[in-house]
Order: sequence, then structure tokens, then C-alpha cells
Amino acid sequence: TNGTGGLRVGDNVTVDGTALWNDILETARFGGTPKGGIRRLTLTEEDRLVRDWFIAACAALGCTVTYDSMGNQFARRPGTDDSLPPITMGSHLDTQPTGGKFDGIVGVLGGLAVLRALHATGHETRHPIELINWTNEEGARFAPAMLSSGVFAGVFTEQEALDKTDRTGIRFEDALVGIGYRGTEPCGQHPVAAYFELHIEQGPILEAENRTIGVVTGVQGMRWYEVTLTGRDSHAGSTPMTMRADALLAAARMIEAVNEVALAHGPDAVGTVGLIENRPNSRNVVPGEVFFTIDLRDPDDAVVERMEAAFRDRATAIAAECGMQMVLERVWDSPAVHFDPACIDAVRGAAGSFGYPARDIVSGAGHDAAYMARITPTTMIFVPCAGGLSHNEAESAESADVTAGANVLLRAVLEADAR
Ligand code: HGY
Ligand code: MN
Ligand code: MN
Ligand code: MN
Repeated sequence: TNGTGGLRVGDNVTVDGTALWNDILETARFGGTPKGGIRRLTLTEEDRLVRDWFIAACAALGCTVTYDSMGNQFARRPGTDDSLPPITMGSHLDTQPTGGKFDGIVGVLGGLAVLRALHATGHETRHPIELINWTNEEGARFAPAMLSSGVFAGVFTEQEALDKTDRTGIRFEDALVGIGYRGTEPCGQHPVAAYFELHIEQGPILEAENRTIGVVTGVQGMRWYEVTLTGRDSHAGSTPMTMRADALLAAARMIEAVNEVALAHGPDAVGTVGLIENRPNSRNVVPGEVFFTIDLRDPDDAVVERMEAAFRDRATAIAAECGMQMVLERVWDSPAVHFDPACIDAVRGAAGSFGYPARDIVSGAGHDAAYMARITPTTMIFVPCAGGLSHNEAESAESADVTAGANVLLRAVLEADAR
């Protein structure tokens, strides 16, 4: 031991993988779907239930659990020098509408497994250790994604976040108050010494290369847009084809253009239209209005910029051809992020100390770590998921890989504590 009764970094302190896997299966009940996925949209009853579970689970390990004005939950384990800012771990417990049991959840429950290992071994860290559950990481109900870590990192003001509405018009603040998690601690006034996020890769690389650990070096650039096309409702039977202003036809051409623009800017660029609302959505009415979203990403921000310009040109031409009024608005811009070299080395060293096959990787998905990197030394740890599939109810991962990821998280946190 290192003389203070604690374990030296690299000692064989490891997590209890069985308890971790049980936590994953137990919390999958909150919003569990018949297909074995999870529908746990942020600030819903299911979200409230898993948040309550999180408090009880962390309190059982001697942690004090608080939540701030955005509902972010902080489970704190004291350090021997409690005046130091905490070393933090975290991710999110909200899911996509057809989410899986692992996206976000592995990072929160992996962090819980770390707290459990520290509690079980009586290991004392100098820094306090905190486990964070971020509100609304997915951006599935309230756009944009990573909203509350964004407020924490000073990217968004609290008021603009509280005023966000979902597609039914419910305000974020009202939903947050509704589940009883609008805290009094102002979001963002909470110093942290470092942030480590464990997450499934949500892509195919680690599995294809038989690697257990992804040493995440950064997150790609992401931009979200909203498009509203206004044509003219008209009769499907009596309106000649030459007299139509068909908003859904125009949208279809623009959706094709998003795909073509992404392919034209390959090999890493991606473009997605995921949400569409067609009005009046009646079988025998030529649609007069369509709303849809666009998600553009690439590891290089300059490529995202070029994709945006190329799409704007195409959309303007299509709108003119189809007789559309078009409102095209960029609603979110999350530039590419490079993580902290010392944190990355801690992860690489931790993976090496366990002998886990590892490789560097850039995250295709967005994460709260992308915003935490702006205010504190930050990095991520990836573990494989089956077929690289995520944002799908069939999302799955191996218990051994999840345990390995939590072990690396534990060692990286202890290494950061010893620094
Ligand atoms: O959109 C994303 O990449 C994340 O899953 N919120
Ligand atoms: Mn996630
Ligand atoms: Mn996700
Ligand atoms: Mn994410």
C-alpha cells in the first residue's frame, strides 16, 4: 500500500463486475420495452424512478447525493483532503425513445461500481470523488443534446435551457419541476478537478478489431438544423400536378440531398434526417407544411462547414423548384473536441496495467465529456457493443467488457488522484 493505508495506483483493486451487471439489468426495468430496450426520455416518470434508484444506490455506499438547478445529480465520496475539487466520473441515464440498456447507463453504473470498489476496500483518495448523472444528454426530447452539461460548462445559459420546449410544447423547467428534480444549487458553480466518462463505442471498430478498450482522444464536430417548408394544402384529387406546392415532395428531395452531401464529403462525414412532421398528414391532402431536422457530423469542423454550405445551396434550389417558403436554421453547433493528454495517458496506462487490448479512437457520438473538456481535464473510455449498434433496442454489450471498462475507469481515477 502507499503508506496511508490506501492502495497504490495499479494495485489489484478491481470492480465487482457481477454487481455492475445486476445494476444494468435492474435499472433496465425503468422504461423497459417488450423488445428488451429502454424508453426513458428525460424528465419523465421513468427518468424520475431511475434517479430515485441512483440516490439510494449511492447513499448505500456512503455517498451524499445532491442535484443542481438543471437536475444534474452528484454522488460525492469524501476525500482525505475535502478542500480539493472532486475528480468526477459520469454519463447519463436518459435514453432515446427506442434506446438500449447501455448507452449512457454503462458510464453511470460503471462509476457506481468504482464507488462500490472504493467503499469495499476502504481505499482513501485525496480528492473527493463524484459520480454525475447529467440531465438530457440525448437531446431526444429537448434539443440540443448534452443540454445540462452544456449549462454546467457555460455553453448555454440556464434560462435558455429551462425555456426549451419538447415537440408537444412542454417547457424543460416545468418537466424538471414535475419530476421533483429542480435543485437549488446553481448549475455550473461546482468546481471539478477532472472528468472521466465510460461509454459504449456505439460504433463497430473495437469489436471488429477485438479490442476491449477504446482510448478516446476526442469527439467529432456536430451541427443540428431545423427546416420548415411551407407550400400549400390542396386537394389530392382535383389539384393538377402542375399547380401543387407539395411540401412533402420538397422535403423528400432535401432528405436525399442530405444523404448525397454527406457521401460527397466522405469518408468520415455523416448526415441524418431523424425527425419529420408532415402537416396536415391526411391521405387526401397535398401536404402544405413539413418540419424536419438535420444532423451533420465529421471529425473535421471545416468539413461540417462545407457540408452545411453545400446543403444550403441544394435546399435553396429545391425550394425554388417546388414553390416553397423555406426556413433553414442551425440550432446547435458542437465543434470537434480534443481531450486532455494526461487523462488520455491515464486511460492508456490503466488499460495497459490490466493487459486489455486497446486502441485510440475518436467518438462518432456526442457525449457530456465534449462539454466538460472545456472546463476541466477530461477524457473517455470506450468498450465495444455488439455490431456497433446503438440507439436501437437491440443494443448489447458483454459483461466482461463492461467490467473491463469500469476497471480502467477506476484505475484512471486513482491515477488522477495520485497526480
Ligand atoms: O447524438 C449523440 O451523439 C448522442 O447520443 N446524444
Ligand atoms: Mn450516450
Ligand atoms: Mn445516445
Ligand atoms: Mn451521447
